[in-house]
Amino acid sequence: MGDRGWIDYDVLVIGAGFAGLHMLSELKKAGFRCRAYETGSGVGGTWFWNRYPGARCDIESVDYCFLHDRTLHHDWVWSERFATQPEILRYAEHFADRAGLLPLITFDTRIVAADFDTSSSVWSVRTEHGDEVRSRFLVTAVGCMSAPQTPEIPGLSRFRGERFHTARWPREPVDLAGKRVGVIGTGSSGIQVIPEIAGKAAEVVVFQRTPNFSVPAGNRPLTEAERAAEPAKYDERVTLASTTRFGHVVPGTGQPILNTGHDDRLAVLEDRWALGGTSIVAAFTDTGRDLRANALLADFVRDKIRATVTDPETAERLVPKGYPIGTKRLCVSDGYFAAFNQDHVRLVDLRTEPIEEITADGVRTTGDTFPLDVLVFATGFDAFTGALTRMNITGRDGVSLAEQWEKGPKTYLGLAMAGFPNLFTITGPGSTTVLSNVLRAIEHHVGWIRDLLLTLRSTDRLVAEAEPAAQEDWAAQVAAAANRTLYHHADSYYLGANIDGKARVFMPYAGGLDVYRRICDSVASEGYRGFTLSRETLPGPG
Ligand code: NA7
Repeated sequence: MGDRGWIDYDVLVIGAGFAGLHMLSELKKAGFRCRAYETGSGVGGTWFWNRYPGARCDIESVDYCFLHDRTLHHDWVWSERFATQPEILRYAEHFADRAGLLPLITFDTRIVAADFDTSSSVWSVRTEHGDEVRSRFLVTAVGCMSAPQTPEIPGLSRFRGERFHTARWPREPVDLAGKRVGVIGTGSSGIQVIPEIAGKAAEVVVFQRTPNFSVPAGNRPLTEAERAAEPAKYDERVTLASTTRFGHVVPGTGQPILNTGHDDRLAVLEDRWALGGTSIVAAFTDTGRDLRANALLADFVRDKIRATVTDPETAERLVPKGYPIGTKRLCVSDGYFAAFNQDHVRLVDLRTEPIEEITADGVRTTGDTFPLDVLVFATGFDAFTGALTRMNITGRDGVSLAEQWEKGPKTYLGLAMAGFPNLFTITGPGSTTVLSNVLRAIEHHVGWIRDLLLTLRSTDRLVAEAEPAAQEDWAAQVAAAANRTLYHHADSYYLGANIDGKARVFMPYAGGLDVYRRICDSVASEGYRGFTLSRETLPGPG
């Protein structure tokens, strides 16, 4: 690969979560000189950091695992329908160990800057420890929910109690017994952690800004029969990975809810509710694109909340209103709404009673003061772009990625950016990311990037750069795909709405993984249409 002694690596990977591990494994197999840098002290990414009690995947474990390796799939046996964080972390560790990746990873090392040198077409990458490494290619595998955000609430630093963000939960056990715990945030993390905290703490105060739709997980151990049947399902799962919208099958009735009579509709929805998991949103064909259809589903879930929560006022404050179901990530939890039936769990509606300040001893809202020993921030992430823009990436002509994305991210296929040659992103904005099974997306992106690198190597070329026109066209396709859905009806992290000052642009590609894969395949088969592939280094500016 233009083998020059002064380049440390052909490919440098940032991150050792599932994306980074799989990328590294494929690069190793293909004989590239490669290394990954990882901020954490172990592999696993999201599943390394999000250790809060109750952390679990909201995709079924038999779907939330790799498929590119039949033996791996056959050897690993999941214990529960929805795997816990520790089990998924063990799976990531098993994957890394089995592929012999640990010697290729530098842990406890954050990348703080990456500059593209136009004259040599090499990335110069700096670590937090001051080391500098040079690599021909750079692949970011930094995750799309990995830059935690803690809101700047006045007085935060004065709080004398313990304070945790769910995505930075300590490795050692946190003793909550007998304590007064406040939780800010009721997204997926908050909804999972709150019942767990309620099971231990003396008092729990939940500070809710936006009520969320949540459905029961229906979690349970997988039966012996289910475990034994899994290897035989491998080939079908591989097919579904490329032929379905999510990368795995979410069975539905195939019928529009608007054409389904009241009793039949209720029977289907009751059935899905009892089954658990998010398949309720796929039960009918029109709830994701028609507001009237969506309202029927949303009202069903609202009634379930009212039926679960015994105090009618609390129930009403927990009922999501004003946005369609499924336009913010649908939460999955056993026991979230029921937790509010316990006397020691209290709900504070920040819409009517905003936080004024955090004091040394707790939280003061416009209506009350809440003495607290522990404050938990389940306040989410600067999703999709935060981990990338915080890294000081500077491309061609000295332009930083953060500047380039000030008005919202633009990418080519979510995989590359014009002005940033030889830089590839896994689950970047503009790819399907979490709008599909993210492991299926990762497997796709990794395979696609690997194939491009192999093509460059076999044709003696050193540089690949997305063309601005191709990027513009893709940005238009990403926007058009979102406009065919109801997503723009909610203030969500998909749109950057959870971060003050962030450009309001729909970031993931909502057209489905199957469609996305076909587009990426056609780009590759047409000689990487929309990319400039160069044999030599790029001309310098001027
Ligand atoms: P989310 O889903 O972004 O949830 C964050 C929650 O924190 C949400 O309820 C927010 O309310 C709330 N929030 C954020 N900032 C504030 C402030 N300043 N004050 C009060 N409340 C606030 O993050 P999660 O970690 O739960 O889940 C992320 C993904 O991980 C999830 O989708 C799964 O894919 C796994 P808001 O709704 O913005 O009003």
